[in-house]
Amino acid sequence: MHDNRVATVVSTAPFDDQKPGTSGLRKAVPVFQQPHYLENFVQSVFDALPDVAGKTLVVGGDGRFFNAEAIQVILRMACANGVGKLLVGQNGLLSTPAVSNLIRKHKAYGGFVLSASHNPGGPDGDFGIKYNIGNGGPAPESLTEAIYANSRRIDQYRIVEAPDCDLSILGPQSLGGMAIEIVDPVADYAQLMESLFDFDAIGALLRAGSFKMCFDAMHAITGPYAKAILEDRLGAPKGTVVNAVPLPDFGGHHPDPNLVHAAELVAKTRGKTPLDFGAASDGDGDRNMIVGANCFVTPSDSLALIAAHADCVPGYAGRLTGIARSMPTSRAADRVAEKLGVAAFETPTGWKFFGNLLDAGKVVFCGEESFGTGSDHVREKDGLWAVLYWLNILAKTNKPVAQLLAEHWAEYGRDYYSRHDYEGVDSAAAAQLMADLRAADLIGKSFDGRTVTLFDDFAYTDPVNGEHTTGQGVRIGFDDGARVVFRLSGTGTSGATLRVYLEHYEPRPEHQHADTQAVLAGLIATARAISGVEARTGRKAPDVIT
Ligand code: VG1
Ligand code: CO
Repeated sequence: MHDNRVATVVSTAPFDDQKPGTSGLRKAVPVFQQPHYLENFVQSVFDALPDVAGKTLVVGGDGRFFNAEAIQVILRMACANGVGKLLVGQNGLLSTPAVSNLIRKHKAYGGFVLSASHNPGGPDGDFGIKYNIGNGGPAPESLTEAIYANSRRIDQYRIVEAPDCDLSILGPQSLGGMAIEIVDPVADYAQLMESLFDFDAIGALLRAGSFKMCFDAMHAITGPYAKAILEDRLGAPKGTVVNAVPLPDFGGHHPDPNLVHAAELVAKTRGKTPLDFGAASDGDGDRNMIVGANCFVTPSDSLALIAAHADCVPGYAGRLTGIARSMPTSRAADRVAEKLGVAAFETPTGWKFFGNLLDAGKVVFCGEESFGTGSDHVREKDGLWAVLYWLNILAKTNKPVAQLLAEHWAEYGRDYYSRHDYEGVDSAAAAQLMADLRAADLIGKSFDGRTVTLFDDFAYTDPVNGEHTTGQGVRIGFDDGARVVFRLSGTGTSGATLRVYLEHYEPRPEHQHADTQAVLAGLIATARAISGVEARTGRKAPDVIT
């Protein structure tokens, strides 16, 4: 198989903590820097892909600290494991949606994404690695389980000895008999965006002068993509994209586009002379935040509005089959699906659960409350895609963001929504909290005037291949349509993170413009009482409220 490749077989021993989480394996950088740690995981992936020999893989990452070293290891191990060809983003860079697109466009067998997404980077920050399959999407649970099982029994890995490849030069090169092609990270992605959106209308809006916007790339991977598309191609004024140069430590910030971590951008959209539109994306470019003048679009509402406006976007007009949302995401999108007479799906958290629905054509749009929105154009959520979609809506409707939201709520009702995160809490305490919640029997009980009508631990059977997933979070539904969800994060790297998702449905237009936290106050108190979070974690308040 390996033609003239000379692989070194290195003896190793398993690590017991290489179980992929919601989105790949994420650990603190020093964990990844331990001898054999990265190699063990990469070999465990190859061992789960028995027919990878001779095939093409895509590799790239968000440029965070350790990206450059890790990618060289992956190249040498791919060679030793018989991979035919590797498509590599120039300088080792590719956004997550761009990897997904390259896999699909080049009909590659799969690919590696090097990123810990919105987690901070740098020597003391986090690193991550994720394997995507041939549809361009994250490996399904069956594959991540196989990878984990391999990591528990690994005793050797294969690698070739070779000098580092120069990843700065576009075009073909070779490594010990394996073909490598260094590709422009932006070109194919930009072309895909142009095929989906009305670039003439968006360009006219951005060049008009009266429309003021800012895109905050948060020193992460989307900087080069946003500059090329928004400024160079669509003609937005220079400087529209800020923090556009990807840095290994994201400038010391959390590359997480939300009201807390993108506060500077949010401030520019507030006050007497606000921007008309603000947007940001995360470390690896798959998340997005949308803000308008003095208003914030929750990701749950964003999904609903995107679906409701499909007919003004060229790539989507007249072909909506269904919408999928992750379980903790608000039910706003379900209301749109119902009105349009299309299917609605509720899936576990994580983009890997959307892949089969998208492949089968059952849904066109997918979304998560965690600032993730996407469509069937790739098999990942896509930050810049969502921004362009919103610009397309704004250009076609000529309405400000706040007006679009108000009209949407008036028609469908408003799902007031917030997520409260308790980060880095004691793992045992968090596990006990969840166990006690699961064991509680709350049906029929009343809290603050609301009675519990739904109480379960969310489970999901994939309607396409029947794979069954359990233990996805405790759902508590109330008789007035309110809901609280509790689950533990699967992306954190220290202790446990408890996520509490809160939502309240308000059909009356005259009550749709109140402060979210104030509207949810009663529900927040109920969630605290039911879970005992303060006593169990010693925390007086959540660390992050989005
Ligand atoms: C979080 C989000 C989830 C998202 C995942 C990966 O997972 O809640 O919706 O799919 O991050 O997004 P968790 O298990 O921590 O709640 V990304 O942009 O970090 O790849
Ligand atoms: Co991300």
